[in-house]
Amino acid sequence: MSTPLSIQTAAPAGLRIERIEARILDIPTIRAHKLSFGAIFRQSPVIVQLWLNDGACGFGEAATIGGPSWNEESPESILHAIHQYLAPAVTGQDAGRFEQLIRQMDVVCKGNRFAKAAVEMAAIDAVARSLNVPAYQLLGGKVHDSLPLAWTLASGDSDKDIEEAERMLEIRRHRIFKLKIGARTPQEDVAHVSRISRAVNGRASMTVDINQAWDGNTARRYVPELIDAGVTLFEQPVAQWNEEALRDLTATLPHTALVMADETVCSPQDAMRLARHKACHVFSLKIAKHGGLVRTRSVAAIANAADIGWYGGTMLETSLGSAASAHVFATLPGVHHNCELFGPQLLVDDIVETQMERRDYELVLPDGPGFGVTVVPERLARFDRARAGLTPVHVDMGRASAQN
Ligand code: MUC
Ligand code: MG
Repeated sequence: MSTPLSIQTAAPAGLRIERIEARILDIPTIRAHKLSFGAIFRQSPVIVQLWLNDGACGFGEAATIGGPSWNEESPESILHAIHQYLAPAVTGQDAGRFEQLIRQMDVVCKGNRFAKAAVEMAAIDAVARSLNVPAYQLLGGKVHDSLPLAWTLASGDSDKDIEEAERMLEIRRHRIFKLKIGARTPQEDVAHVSRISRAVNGRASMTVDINQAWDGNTARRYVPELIDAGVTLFEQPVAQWNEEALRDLTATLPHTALVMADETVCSPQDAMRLARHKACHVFSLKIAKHGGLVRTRSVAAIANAADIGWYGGTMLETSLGSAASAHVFATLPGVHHNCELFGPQLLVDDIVETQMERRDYELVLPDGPGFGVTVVPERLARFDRARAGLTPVHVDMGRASAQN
């Protein structure tokens, strides 16, 4: 039986990890992005660069939203975990043994899934580039060439959201809209969603993401009104821990609407518990919260076996993390409910040479080596927090007009 000790002392072979660097970028958003817990005006992804002994170089990304407001990890904690613990644990190891890298990181660091995901992503990119194959070939091969692409309406203003939705429909970019609610009263949210739904008038499907803002009673009371308003998918209406309320809602919803777990489904064990308790209809999959691409596939396998659908979620990554997500989502069978890899379009600028193609409401999977996107070093330098000397401002708790 292998032990953590035997993993750490295993003779490195194949493609060895020579060096890892990580940095925080600060990239402004094109507008305020308002969630139930506050508004963000910039994203601060952690970018990992990883070199192999054959000279190949791969990139990884972990983005979170609003510092440690979305979950426990923040850009600063991710950077610290990588520098202090994860990079030393995997440097010198065989980069192609992804499962073993995960175990090595698990030995030195409990939790910290976002940080581990960024390192694993960079290793997969580097190995795929070294072998000159697209990353999806190392992950089981692709099932999809493109995925329907959702856009999140979250300006906080119904008129602006309607204008934005009209523009997206006109340019055939998006016809699936996710509305961020939960910051205002439920009555105000129902009015906001109803107005947008009336405006798009059957031309788009509508999801709401409540980001844990409601208790079970509020969800029971207002979800039916939102169904009447045209919402078909309800993402994380209750607190991350409140699985009972999630399960009750799932059991009582009419067949026209589905409940999607997001913050509640992180580890494969979470997925198993939710599946066993029939606590949701859909899992939102995200590389960062699952701890990497390999674990994302584990969670998706549980979804598949339990007749739970999957949705390609985002943590508003740049084109790098979004392409990595597209690669893993493209390998997943089972019932999918679209993807929302629109992070690059929410940011004022990107870190790659050419963004992924978007065509006829879909995101097209890039086919080049690695994740199929090329990171531009000068762009990393431009947004590098350490170079710009910026302070970590993450989330504005309702003072949206004071910034930007
Ligand atoms: C979340 O909770 O899903 C995804 C899209 C968006 O607008 O926010 C994120 C986070
Ligand atoms: Mg969500």
